[in-house]
Amino acid sequence: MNRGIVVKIISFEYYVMDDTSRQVIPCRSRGGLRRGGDIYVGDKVNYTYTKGKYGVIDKVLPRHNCLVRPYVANIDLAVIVIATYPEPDYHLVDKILINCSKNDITPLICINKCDLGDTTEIEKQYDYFDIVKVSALTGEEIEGLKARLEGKISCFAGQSAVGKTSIINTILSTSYETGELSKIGRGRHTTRHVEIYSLGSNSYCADTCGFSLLEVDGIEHDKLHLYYDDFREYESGCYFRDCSHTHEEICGIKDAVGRGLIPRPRYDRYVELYTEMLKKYKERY
Ligand SMILES: Nc1nc2c(ncn2[C@@H]2O[C@H](COP(=O)(O)OP(=O)(O)OP(=O)(O)O)[C@@H](O)[C@H]2O)c(=O)[nH]1
Ligand SMILES: [Mg+2]
Ligand SMILES: [Zn+2]
Repeated sequence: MNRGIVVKIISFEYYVMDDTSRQVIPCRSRGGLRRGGDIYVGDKVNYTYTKGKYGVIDKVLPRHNCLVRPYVANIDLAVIVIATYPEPDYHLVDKILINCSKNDITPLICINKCDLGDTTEIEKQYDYFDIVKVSALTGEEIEGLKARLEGKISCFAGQSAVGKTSIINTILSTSYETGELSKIGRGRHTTRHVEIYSLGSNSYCADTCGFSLLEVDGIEHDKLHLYYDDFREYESGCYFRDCSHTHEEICGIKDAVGRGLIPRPRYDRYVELYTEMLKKYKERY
């Protein structure tokens, strides 16, 4: 019995990178597993293998999460890329953070294109979160980013042209110097053919999070605040247990905003999103 991770799927062929040998073994699924539907990129699997033949996936180990469109399982970390240019879409970043919280994915704010100038405005928005400032162009702090990806399955997320692919390319060539890197493919917006890159030492990354981190789905307006990790520690200051942190008099969140502990623009965007969701809710009922 061998253990590995599914790094690429092409129709009914599953490419499994072995945990120990780091070789990629083409596999088929055992009959009991429904063909095509039940195995995703990122799945950790038990498989058997005889030299010269296809491996056989016997079992998919329990997933800790699973993104859709395309399917990618077991994402530990989302690298949320922002840059000074194109102009940051903070609403999008907020939505990705909500989905990270919902799916038990650790967010990492990655400010790229630091070579272009000052990034303090971006940093101020998300000072609660782990932030890494890099430049794919100059290679600045790419090592620091790599260290944070170590041993994890990550996906890159963020608006177009912030430099997700550029960062991955830079990581791949810097890794190459240490000689432990293998390039195995690129995440694509297609369910037929999804891949993750191996970055060596049990680190993997997908070029994209697909659509599933970008839209807020299946959350009611009154639960929205539960997915703001940076608000949580101040909620004890709210008078009402189900405080919406919008119009209430005594509110720990509003108080924290007043004291500069929660960035005001981030809070204002929360209220905006809450109001939007409440409006949709009222239209429905
Ligand atoms: N100055 C500067 N430009 C960069 C840097 N990283 C990427 N770029 C440029 O930004 C542009 C977009 O980079 P991509 O890597 O294609 O961006 P992306 O996030 O993958 O975009 P999508 O695939 O459309 O989502 C390219 O012209 C890159 O050369 C950087 O660190 N500094
Ligand atoms: Mg790209
Ligand atoms: Zn409150």
